[in-house]
Amino acid sequence: AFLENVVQHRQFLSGEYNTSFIDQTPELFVFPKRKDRGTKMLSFIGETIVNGYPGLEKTKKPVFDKPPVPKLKLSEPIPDGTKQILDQHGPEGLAKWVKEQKHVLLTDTTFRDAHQSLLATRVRTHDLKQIAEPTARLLPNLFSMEMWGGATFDVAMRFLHEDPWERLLILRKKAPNVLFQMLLRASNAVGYKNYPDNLIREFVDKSANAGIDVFRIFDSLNWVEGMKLAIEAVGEANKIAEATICYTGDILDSSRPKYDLAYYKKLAKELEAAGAHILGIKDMAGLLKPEAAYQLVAELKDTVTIPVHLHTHDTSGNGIFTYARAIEAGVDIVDVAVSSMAGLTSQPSANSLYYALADSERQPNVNITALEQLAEFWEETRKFYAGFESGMNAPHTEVYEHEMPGGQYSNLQQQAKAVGLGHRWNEVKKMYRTVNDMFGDVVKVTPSSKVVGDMALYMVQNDLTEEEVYENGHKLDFPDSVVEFFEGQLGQPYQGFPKKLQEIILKGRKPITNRPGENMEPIQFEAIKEELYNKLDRQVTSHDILSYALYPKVFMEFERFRQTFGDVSVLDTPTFFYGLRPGEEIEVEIEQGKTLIVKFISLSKPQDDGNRIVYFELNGQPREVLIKDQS
Ligand code: 3PY
Ligand code: ZN
Repeated sequence: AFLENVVQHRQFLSGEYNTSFIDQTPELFVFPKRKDRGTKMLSFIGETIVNGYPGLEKTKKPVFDKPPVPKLKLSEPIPDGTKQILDQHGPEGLAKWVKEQKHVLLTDTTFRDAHQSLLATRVRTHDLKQIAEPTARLLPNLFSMEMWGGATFDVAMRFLHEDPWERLLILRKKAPNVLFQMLLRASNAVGYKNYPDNLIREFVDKSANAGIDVFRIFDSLNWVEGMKLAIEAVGEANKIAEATICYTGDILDSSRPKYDLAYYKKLAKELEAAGAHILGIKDMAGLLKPEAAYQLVAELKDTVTIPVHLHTHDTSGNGIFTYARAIEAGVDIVDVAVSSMAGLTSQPSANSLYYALADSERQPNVNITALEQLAEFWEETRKFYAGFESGMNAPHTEVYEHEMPGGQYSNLQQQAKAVGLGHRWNEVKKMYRTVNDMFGDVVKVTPSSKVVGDMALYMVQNDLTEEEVYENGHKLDFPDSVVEFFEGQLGQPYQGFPKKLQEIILKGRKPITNRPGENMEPIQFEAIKEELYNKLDRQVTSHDILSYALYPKVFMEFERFRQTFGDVSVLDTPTFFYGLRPGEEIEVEIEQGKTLIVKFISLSKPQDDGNRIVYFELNGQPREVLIKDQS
């Protein structure tokens, strides 16, 4: 549907980029004739009415309650928070302040990881915008709001047809008091592969300017070499570099000694030496068990002088217990989500943690009534996204077996469905672990987790066993991401690649052992600007240039979409996903003070050419659009 575009295709998860791209793919640069904004909007709504939203089962539009936005005195100033401390005292001053706090500090992940992990990253700016200022007013004591980066960047353009930079700018205005935090995949930025050094520097610089304060930087193989450049760039921007260890395995399992306490302590030391202001522990799959959390945090607090910030996922159901033990051991900050967006593959619930620590001197300093109000908003809002729920509705201790990151679970499941493996999801999960072991027990987090996921899907789809890969691998065409991984394009795994499998997969190609960024030509930002200006026929911003440099195809598809359908981020979420019911009327504020009134009247039967006529009223005037029925 929509543009019948190719972005759903697997290989598009990693965009090719270079400046000759525009010449090689002219079809992406053919733009539709300009239409007025009303017509564009009707075309989009008409498409959704006729063909549904890609990836969602086409159903009658459900009836939703309006999510209750807490009533607040908007005339009062927004209370100061950690953002003001950073602005006045710089990153070192802020880190010092963190260490002085007796109570545990909280990062609220509701705007990023929570929905990345529960709803396939689909939460739209339209909804985030409603609740950003209430959150800032009600929770001014948060350490930070994680609200950008990770998968939100590409999903915004690819599936939500909205600009991630606009999201950041809009939310920053609404929440000026709490630190904004993003997840940065080191030299993979917000993508799935390595980018040239100058692109990483430019991306950090522009993200900092647009409003990001805390950069949680990790490398998907815990390869410190791959993180240094990003840490340095954040330091130069005078923002907070939270250099992060990804936790995998089990430090207390002596039968699996690869990732032991000594391994993590050494990493922590190296990250502190590389310029980290805060040490992050990213337990992306929720594998850190309570006693291990206690020992890990206690040891790391003794190893480094910077604050320690712990992130986990509640997949196993043990998240609060893990936090309680980490807090006992002196962790400074933990990641939580508002309760109705918490638990399962998301972060543990802020509301629950508040009560779990009742009468402890480390109980977080948050307003529980406020948290409950925010939970009511999210409980209703979440219903808009029901079609993206993973179907997991109870704790899964099997995560200790498959070790799949919370943020990957619902996405890989969507990917499996897309290639017709929805009914074999259990096999995919088991294969995921098999692939991990074949790869030599690797850290699994984006993008290394995607490589493991791609290989698992590939093996299940082709009914391949581990033995068959070793026996017949030389005849097999492995997924691109797997080949690139074994070439060293994502960096070097701890203790190296398994040699035999590497030879099978590379088929004579020579792997690299240096930093991939060193081998890449720098991005020519001026040349991109020039080309985009010529092709798009509009002013090109530095944000456009970065989006293009990171995701050329996704960005151009997004641009084409925007020229065809206009800015669809102004639509309410039920209309965005389900269109309108016959007789339903909505008001759409297309810019401040300018509103369109759209009423859907009726739909014709398909004509001989497969088109249907969708009858609307736009601001009271009859209008019709022609939509091809794809069914
Ligand atoms: C991401 O990189 O998007 C993640 O959330 C990894 O856990
Ligand atoms: Zn996470």
